[in-house]
Parts: sequence; C-alpha cells; structure tokens
Amino acid sequence: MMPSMAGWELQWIDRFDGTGVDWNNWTAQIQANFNAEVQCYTDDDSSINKNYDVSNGTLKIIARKQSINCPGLSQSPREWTSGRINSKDKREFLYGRIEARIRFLNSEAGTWPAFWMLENRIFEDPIANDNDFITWPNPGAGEIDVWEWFANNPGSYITNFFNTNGCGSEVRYTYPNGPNQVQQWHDYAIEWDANTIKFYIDDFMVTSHDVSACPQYKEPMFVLLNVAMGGNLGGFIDPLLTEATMEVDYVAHCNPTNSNSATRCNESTPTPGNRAPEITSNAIGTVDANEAYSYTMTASDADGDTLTFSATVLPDWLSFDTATGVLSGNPATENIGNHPVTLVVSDGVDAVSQTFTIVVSPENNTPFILNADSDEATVGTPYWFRLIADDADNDSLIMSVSLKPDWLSFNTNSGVLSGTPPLDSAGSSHIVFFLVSDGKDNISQKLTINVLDSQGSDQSGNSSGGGSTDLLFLLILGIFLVGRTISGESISPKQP
Ligand SMILES: [Ca+2]
Ligand SMILES: [Ca+2]
Ligand SMILES: [Ca+2]
Ligand SMILES: [Ca+2]
Repeated sequence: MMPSMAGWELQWIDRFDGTGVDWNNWTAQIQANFNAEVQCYTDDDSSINKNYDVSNGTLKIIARKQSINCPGLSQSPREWTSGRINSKDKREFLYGRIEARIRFLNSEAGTWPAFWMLENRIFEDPIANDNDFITWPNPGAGEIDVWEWFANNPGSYITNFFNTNGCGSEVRYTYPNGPNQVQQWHDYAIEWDANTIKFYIDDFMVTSHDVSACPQYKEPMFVLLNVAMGGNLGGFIDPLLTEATMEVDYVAHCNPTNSNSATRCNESTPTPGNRAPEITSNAIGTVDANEAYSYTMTASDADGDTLTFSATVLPDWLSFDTATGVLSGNPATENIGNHPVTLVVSDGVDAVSQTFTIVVSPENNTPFILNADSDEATVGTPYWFRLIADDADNDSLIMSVSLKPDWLSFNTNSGVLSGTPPLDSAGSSHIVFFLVSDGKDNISQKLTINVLDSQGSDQSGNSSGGGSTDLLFLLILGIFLVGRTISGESISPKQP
C-alpha cells in the first residue's frame, strides 16, 4: 500500500535554470557503451556542438550526427554524439515520488530517449566508496524505466523493471492521441514505497506493481536521462536525421507529507520544513514634513536562508534599499497625510510582508520655556520654582533637569523645583539646566539661583533685587496664562 499521505513535499529538484549542467547533481557518463548503440556520449554543455544545452529553464539533450573519435571510448570512431547524465552518488532517492517533465522533439526513426533509474551500487560511473561494484541487474543494481520511448515504435512508451527477482514487469502506455503526443510536455513519474511502485503520465496512473516481496528497489536509486541512437531499441536511423532533442523542464524527488495536498512533484511543490522569514523590526509610522525619515527593516530566517527585500507599496518620497533594508526619504509639506507602505522579505520560498502607514505631520514646533533665567533663594528658607513651558502644537511635554545642586529636587510631572538652601550656600550661585522635550525636539535653558544670606543680601552685601525679578516674572506669566494649562494643571504663580 502506498502511504496514506495527503500530498508531496519537495526533497530535491533540478529546474535547469542555469546556463549549463549542474555537475553537483549530474555526471556525464561518457564511457557508457551499451545495447549496440551508435552514439558517443560526451560531457559537452558549452561548445557549438554541445550535447547538453541548459537554457530558458530547460535541459536539452541533443544527439548530433557528427564524426568523432570518442574520448570516453578510447578514441573509437563514432558517427553520432549525444548525452547521458546520471545523478549517481550525487542525488539518490529512496521512496517517494520521482518526476520529470519531458518532451521529445523528433519523430524521425532511430532515436531512443529515456528517463530511468538504477540502484546506487551498480558498477557504473561515477564509482564511489559504497560498494559500487554490483553488476546489472543484481540486487543493488536493478533498473526501473519511468519513461522509455523509441522512434521506431512511436505510439507508446515503456515502463519497465530489470532485476534478478522477477519484480515488476513491462507495461506500455499508448499515447491516446497518437505518436505526436511525445512531442508535447508530459509529467512522467513513479510513486514508490517498500510495497508498491506506481507509474504515472500526468494525472493518469499507467500501472501499479506490488514489490512488497521483492528484495530489490528497497535501497536508494539514481536518475538517468539520455538520448541513445540506434542499437537494440533505436534500430534503423533515418539517414536524413542530423539532430534529435529531448527537452527536460525539471527532475524532482518528493517525499509524502500530510502538510499539503500536492499531487505533483514539480517546480511549485512546497519545500518541506521551510520556515518563513520573520520580520524583527518595528516599522516607524510617523515623520514630520521636511524631516528625514529612516527605517531599517530587519528579518531573520530560522533555516539560515538568504533573504531578499523588496517594497511593493511605496510613496514617491520614499526609497527602499533592497540590499540594506533601509527605507528612507524626506517628506515635503505637500506630503502631509497618510502613506501606506508594504515591504516584503523572502527566503526564496516564503515571503512575509510588513504593511504600515506613515503619517506625515506638519513640521514640528519646538517647545519653549516661558520663565527661568535667574532667581534668588535665601539660606534656611524653603525655595520653590516652577518651570513653565509650552508647545505651539499642543504636544505633551517631558520636563527634566540635567544639572542642579543637591539641595534641590525636581518634580518632572509638575515642573516644580524645590528645596532649602543650606546655611553654607549663602552667596553662591547655583546653576540648574532644564530640558523640555515634545518627543521630537527639545529645548534647554539655564536657571541661575543666587543664594542670599538670611538678611536678604549676598556676601558682598548687595541687595538682591529679587522683588523686581518676581514682579517681572508675574507680569510675563499673567500675559501667558490666559486659559493655558500644562499637564492638565492650572498654572499657579510662584509661591510667595
Ligand atoms: Ca553508489
Ligand atoms: Ca525548468
Ligand atoms: Ca526559510
Ligand atoms: Ca511641538
């Protein structure tokens, strides 16, 4: 029984997206010389007469009529070159779905293309240190033909087994609309577990074989793609034929999964276990006109995948650096308003987006401080000063003190500075630095407090003149105070 899994997840795929054969996946079997075939297999994927053309997302294995002293066959002269690649000891698969999308472009006699598999210990190139000495088709070197077609019998293709155990059997599939169907794209596949091997063309199951009692086909197999010319099955070659091409869109292996309901193993089958990237930065949603906006999008990927950034929704005044993830720009006054933004991070499989709105506000007005410059205190007498600040935007203000003598304390809520000057402070000047921020801009101001002795004079004996300072302050405050509040409190004049 096949596993009762719902779908397939991609374990490996060669999409043939590059400009040459990916030799990490494949080996050119240039010494292959079987079945009385006439071709010389090469590893040429780059010359003008190449036998492997990877372009536009597909592999073309091209058999060419040309004389060659075959490098893989001790310079033996041959009249055709062609390609045969296998994934032996590079990409091997045990169970699951193995699928390739193939079309064969020629109908002339003499060709024999195939998409097939062999067990991984067969004594064929490349030889690895995993007992690769078994001769075909003993256990360890058995064969499964997923799609084997030959032009001298063009109306059908062969699915087949070769082994020493009587496992499986040949079943031919007849193209319902005639031989030309081989020239159209089809998905050829097997679904394989320890008990059953099923063969498919597209959605149609060609045949199913019980291999539960079979000692073979229970170890990893590799994939072969080749175009043979002539020989036992290819037979008579049309003398007018000079070139024959098998085109392969992809070869893929998938494992069963319950996490999806995919029926194919192809370029869009989900990759198992991919964890989508996670965005790790919080977007910045506010900026003032004529101020610089900058936000760096950051993301992580639990799989360590390379991440790519993009912006899919972006106002004109912003630009997004896809290399650094930095979104930046300078909104002008005419940009005041709301601007939706969507940024996307992808790990190549899953994409995650961050959508937010940037509110461009009118230019900020810096808060201002209405009092504070200089003041007087008297030793031994409680001193009290209230900082009065405001903001033309009605922003809520944060008040703080960055410098003050120890005998003063500052209440950041009320803005009240209070304390009693100690006796030894008479005649000294104390500097207090206030800082008022509206969250965007801030202003600082210095207050100088001259401490008088208990007689109301400094140590040099000069009169303080404090009364007139207080009077001036109250006058300013009175003008300012009409209806204004700070932090919800009524402003009261300086305590007497
Ligand atoms: Ca091997
Ligand atoms: Ca492809
Ligand atoms: Ca990932
Ligand atoms: Ca403001």
